[in-house]
Order: sequence, then structure tokens, then C-alpha cells
Amino acid sequence: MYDKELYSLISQENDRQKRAINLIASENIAPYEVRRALSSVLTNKYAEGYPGKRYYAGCEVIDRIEQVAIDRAKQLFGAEHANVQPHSGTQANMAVYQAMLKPGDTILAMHMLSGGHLSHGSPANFSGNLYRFIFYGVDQATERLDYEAIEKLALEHRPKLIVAGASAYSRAIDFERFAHIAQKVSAYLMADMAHIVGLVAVGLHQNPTPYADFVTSSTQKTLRGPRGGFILCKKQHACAIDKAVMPGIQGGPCMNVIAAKAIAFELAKSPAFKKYQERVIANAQAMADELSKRGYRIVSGGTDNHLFLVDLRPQGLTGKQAEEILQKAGILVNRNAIPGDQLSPLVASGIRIGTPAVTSRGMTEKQARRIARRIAQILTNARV
Ligand code: DSN
Repeated sequence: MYDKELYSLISQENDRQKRAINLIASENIAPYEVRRALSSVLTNKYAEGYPGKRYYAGCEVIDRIEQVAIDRAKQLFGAEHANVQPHSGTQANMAVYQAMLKPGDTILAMHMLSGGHLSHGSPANFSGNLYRFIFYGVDQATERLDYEAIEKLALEHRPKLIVAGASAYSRAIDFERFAHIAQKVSAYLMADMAHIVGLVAVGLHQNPTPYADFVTSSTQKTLRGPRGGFILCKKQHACAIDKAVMPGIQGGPCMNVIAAKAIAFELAKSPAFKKYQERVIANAQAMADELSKRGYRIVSGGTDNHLFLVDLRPQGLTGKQAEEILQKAGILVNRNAIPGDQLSPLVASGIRIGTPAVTSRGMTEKQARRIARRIAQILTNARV
């Protein structure tokens, strides 16, 4: 490689990734096929527009690639329309807001401190600045979504859009129930399935597509694709969504990334991918069980998906301290707010543990339990 400085840094990052036990719930290890498409000549092409309607010459092959990605996304999730151009999950959410809402409109979404995402109305994000967000959280006792409380909020505030989906919630989400709430108040329903998309693809989590007007997702998490996003929607909203993505919020699509998304959609259909997702859940459940046996409080008592939260208040540790201590031992987790957290998100009272990346590296339940025991040992010895 010509650029020695960068080659050395990429090599160092490769080593770091190999050495670490990566339990960051939103990360994964993209397979070779996906990374090959990312570094292909497709990065050279400008293709503003959509298949058959481009603003540039020379898009014959590009059109076919994007159409393959669209068709595969529609088929995998049973959607009427797919837009595969969003550069990220956040851009996908931004496009739905832009397509259906005006600044100041009301949106009902999960609060970030209860597990929601930055783009679900954080005041530090464009979403919280442009729209009027009303938040739901989790029930204090069960630490699960309380659909009656969400319905009450919807009836009181009559949002134009309801967002279902989370970044740090370990329980199954009932999208059908959300759809009933949305219908009651004539709101649109947007399901952000970024975290659980891989589980949805193989039928291990309820698919929001039949219930939601819009489904958004990123592609690098449980789906194990490139960094990027996509939107699924009903046919009647196809035009508004496409316009909102381009020219609304984006210019030229990253065609190398779109090709890599198409590859990830195809790989997600394989029996091996289903087995992988089963192991992701089994590993998360095994780790939660092992930590809980060692006196660690798991938020909501366990997990139905690829992640769980550990409340470290009984141990007298903050999430930040735990993250730093574990990192020294080569174990990567991220600090995370737990429901009702009194600490700032920069410190937080808990950690989030996820199994997509370690399962991609072949981790079994036996090893999951062993790592959980090691985490418990490290944190117990580190008590201050
Ligand atoms: N920031 C990601 C996460 O860690 O969950 C979501 O985009």
C-alpha cells in the first residue's frame, strides 16, 4: 500500500479487533463478501436518482445493482417498497420524518434513557430540534414496555407519528400492538428495527413490516452487512420516501455500499444465518443467566434478543468505570443508562452487553458463560 501511515493504522485496527472480546451490541463483523463489495470500483460511480431515472450517464450496471438490492430487501421482509440509499439508520429515520411531517409536528417515541435512539428525539439531535417529541419509557416494576401507558400518551397528545424500536431494550417488541395504538389516534407508525433486523430476517422476532407504515434499519448490526441504512414502506408512501431520501436529505448514493447491502440481504436468507441468529440469542441468554447467578442485576430480568443491560448500582460501580475496567482486560462493552438512571449518559449506571460480534467469531454458549464469569470476576475484584 502506498500510504504507509494509513496502512499501518488499518493493520493496527485489524489486530485490535482480533484481540478484543467485542460485546458492543451494535457492532458486528462483516463477512469477506460484504467487505469486497465495499472496496470495489462501484465507489467510482455517481448515480443520483433511482434505477431508470438517473441524473448521470453510464448507470446501466448500477441500475441493475440497486434493483437487486431493492428486490432482495422487499423479499426478505415482505415489503411493498424499499429504498436502499440511506447512508445510515439515522438518515433513514430522518427521511421518514422529512417525508411525512412538518417541523413542530408531534412524535411519540421511546426516551433515550429508557433505551430509545438519538434520532428518536434527543434534544442534542436534529430530531429533537425540529419536531415536538413526547416520550414513553418502560414500566418501573417490569422494566418492559407498558402498552397501556403508551396508548394513554398517544390519546392525550395525538402524535402524527409513533416510533417503535430501541437501541437498548432486551425484550421483544409487539409491533402489532403499536399499530393498534397508532390506528386509534390516526398516527403513522414507524418501526426502527436497526438493532433486531437480523433476528427479524430469520423469523426470531416479530416482523414489523406488515404492521408499520414505515420500517427503518441500519445494516451493520445484527444483519452483518456494511455500514448503512434502508427504509421499507407501503406502496402509497413510496414516492414521498424516495423524494425525501434524494433530493431531500442526500445526494449521490454510495453504490459500493448498496451492493454490499444486497449481498447481506442474500446471505440473510441462508440456513447458516438463521443458525447464527439462534446462537446470538442463546449466547446473550447464557451470559445474562451466568451474571445473574453471580449477583448481577439484569434489567427486566433477562433478554429475548441479542443484548441485555446490567444495573451496576448494587456493585457500587458506574457504567463508565465498568467499561474502562473491562477494556483493560480486553473485553469491550459500552456504558449505558438503565431505566430511571440518575447519572448522566456519559457516566451511566449500567453497561450494555451484546453478542452479535462474538457469535460471528464462533462463540458458543459454553464460551459465553465463561466470558460472563470472567466479567463478574473482574468487576467484583474492582469494587470500590
Ligand atoms: N449507536 C448505535 C448503538 O450503539 O446502539 C445505534 O445507532
